[in-house]
Amino acid sequence: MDADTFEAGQRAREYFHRLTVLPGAWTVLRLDGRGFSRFTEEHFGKPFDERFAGHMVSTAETLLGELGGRYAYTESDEISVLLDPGSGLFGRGVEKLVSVSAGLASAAFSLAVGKPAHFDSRVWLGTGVGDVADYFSWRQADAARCALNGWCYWTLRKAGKSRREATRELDGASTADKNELLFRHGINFNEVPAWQRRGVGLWWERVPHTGHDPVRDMAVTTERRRLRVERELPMKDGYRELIERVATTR
Ligand SMILES: Nc1nc2c(ncn2[C@@H]2O[C@H](COP(=O)(O)OP(=O)(O)O)[C@@H](O)[C@H]2O)c(=O)[nH]1
Ligand SMILES: [Mg+2]
Repeated sequence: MDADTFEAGQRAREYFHRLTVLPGAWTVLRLDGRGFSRFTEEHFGKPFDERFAGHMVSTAETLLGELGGRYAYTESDEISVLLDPGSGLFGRGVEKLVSVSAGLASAAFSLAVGKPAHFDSRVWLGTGVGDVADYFSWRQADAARCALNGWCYWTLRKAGKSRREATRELDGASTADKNELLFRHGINFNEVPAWQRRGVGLWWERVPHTGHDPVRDMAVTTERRRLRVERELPMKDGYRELIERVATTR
């Protein structure tokens, strides 16, 4: 076998490398912290910790910038990044998209925290803006569910219950039961910070900027791109409208 044939044979064994995301599809990369239940228990306050959430937001900022995304959303230990349908990033290669995004998130988050941590990454595909709104509504509903569970679990733990007892007490409890449980412990779930219940959204905004043109010696107004980090996201239809607007605005 000559060297070229051998080379081609080895390349062919990079079996999944030619797998690409469909051109024209809306793409979301979703990253999730690996083993973060334990990691957060070791290093952060429970159920929520503003420092931890700050590191997730700064990691989301890095991803949005490096991947040229339209919108990023973070809740709990996950981050979703929306790429526009025309994105040609990494030739749309699935292996590259998931591995580079996971690498970026892991590096950015670890540097921010000062401890090694890592993320997995997966690809979601949609065919229209309605799908994109469905996707982000789905993740926002997950944020609300996880926040309610987390608050209940850690309220019971802090009241002296063991892991098993807390888990058993919540098993089969309805949303109303959980709200009531918190209420009995003096917590009104509707009053816990919005970022915990609804997640945090990040997108680019155009803002007018007045500068001075030294050649013509006059004031000029231009537009600048600024990152918006929204910790008070709307819910339901309001959130869908926001997603549809951000997804389709360049
Ligand atoms: N301390 C702390 N923990 C958080 C925060 N947000 C998410 N978590 C935890 O991160 C974990 C995420 O869940 P999941 O991805 O299913 O668990 P994993 O498989 O262990 O990564 C849960 O245990 C959450 O309680 C936060 O703001 N502060
Ligand atoms: Mg996780």
